[in-house]
Amino acid sequence: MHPGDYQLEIYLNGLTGTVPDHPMTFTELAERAQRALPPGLWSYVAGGAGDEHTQDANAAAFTDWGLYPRMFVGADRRDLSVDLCGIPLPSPLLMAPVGVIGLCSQDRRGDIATARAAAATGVPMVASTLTQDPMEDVAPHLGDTPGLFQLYTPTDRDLAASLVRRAEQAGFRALVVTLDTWITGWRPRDLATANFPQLRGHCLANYTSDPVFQELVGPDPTPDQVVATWAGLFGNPLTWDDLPWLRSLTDLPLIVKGICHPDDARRAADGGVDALYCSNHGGRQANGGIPALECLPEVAAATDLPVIFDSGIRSGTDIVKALALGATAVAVGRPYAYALAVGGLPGLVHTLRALLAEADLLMAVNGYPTPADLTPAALKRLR
Ligand code: FMN
Repeated sequence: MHPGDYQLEIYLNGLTGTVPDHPMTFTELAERAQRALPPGLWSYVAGGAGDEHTQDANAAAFTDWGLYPRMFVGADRRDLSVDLCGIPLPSPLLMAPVGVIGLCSQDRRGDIATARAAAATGVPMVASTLTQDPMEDVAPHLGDTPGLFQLYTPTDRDLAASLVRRAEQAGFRALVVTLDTWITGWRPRDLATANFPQLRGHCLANYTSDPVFQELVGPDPTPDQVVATWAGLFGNPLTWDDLPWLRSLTDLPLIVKGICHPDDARRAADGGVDALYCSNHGGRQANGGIPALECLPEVAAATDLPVIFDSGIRSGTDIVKALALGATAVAVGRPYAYALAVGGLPGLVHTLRALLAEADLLMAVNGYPTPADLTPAALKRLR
C-alpha cells in the first residue's frame, strides 16, 4: 500500500457512480468551510495578523520553487516513513496544534474527532493546550498513532509542570512548547467583531480540569472567574534563561515551536531541545513579512536536529517542497481545520489521505522514492 493508492480507490468508486463527497482542492475546502462555520469562528480560523500579507506570502512562497523531474529511477516503491526524535512515523505529515479545533466540528468535540482521524490515518495530532475536552479524554482516541502535546507555557510554573505531567501520563510522546504566542498578535478580522474565543470561555478544558488551576481559581468559580484567572496566567514571555527550566520539566522529546532564525536554532540546540519547529504560526501572530518557507533552509542547516515545518502548506506538492528544503516532517493547520468543519471525521480523514496521496504520487512521478531523496538539489528556484 502506498498513500497514492487513494486515487485508485476514488477512480474505482467512480465506476459505480460514486464521486468524492469531500473537496479535492484547498480552494474548494476553504469556500465550503466558510459556509459551514459560524462567521466569527470562520474569521478566527481563516484570519491572520495585520493585512494578512505574511499569511498569504506563506502559501505563495511554495510557487517560488519547482521540483526537478528525475527519470530512470523506478520509484514504484515509495517509503514515506520518517523518524522524529526516535518516534517512528508512517509519513512526514502531522496535524499542527489548533486551539479551536474543538469548535470546528459541528458537535464541538473536534479534539476527539482529530484524535480519531490520527488513529485512522497514522497522521499524528499535536494537541493544543486549548481544547474543548481535557487531554486525558482526547488521548485514548489516538489509537496506535503517536500524539504530541503543545504547551502554551503559563506564568505559573506549578501549572506548567502539572500540564506537562498530565500530558506524560496521558501518553503523549513529545512536548511542543510554542514560543511565539505569549501575547496575541494584532488580528483585524477578530478585532472587527471583538471576538476572542477563549475570552468567551471556550477551549479551556485543560485548565479547568487541572488541580493547580483549580487551586488558583478557588472553589465553585463563576465562568467569568475562570476566564479572568486563565487570562491572568496564559502568556509567559519566556527568555533563554527559562530554557533550562523547560528542559527540566520532562524527559520526553522537547520541541520548540516558532524558530525562524538560525541563531535561535543554534541556541535552542545548545539548550538541549530535541527538535526545532520552524513556523510563523500561519501568519496569525506577526505580520513581519518573511514567509516561513524562506526561513526553513537556514534553520535546517543551523543544527543537526530534526525540524518540523508549518505555515502555508496547502497541498501534497507543498509537503514535498518543504521536505526538500530541509524539513524532517511538516504540519498543516487551516487545511485540516477546514476539512473537519466541512466533512466531520470522514472529511478530515479524506483531506489527510488526499494530502499524502498527492505527495506520494509527486514523489513517484518525479523519481524521489523516500523523504531522504528530497534534498535542496531536487529543487529549482524560480523567482
Ligand atoms: N499553534 C499553537 O502552537 N497552538 C495553538 O493552540 C494554535 N492554535 C491555532 C488556532 C488556529 C485557528 C490556527 C489557524 C492556528 C493555530 N496555531 C496554533 C498555529 C498552528 O499550529 C500552525 O502553526 C499554523 O496553523 C500553520 O499554518 P497554516 O494554517 O497555514 O497551515
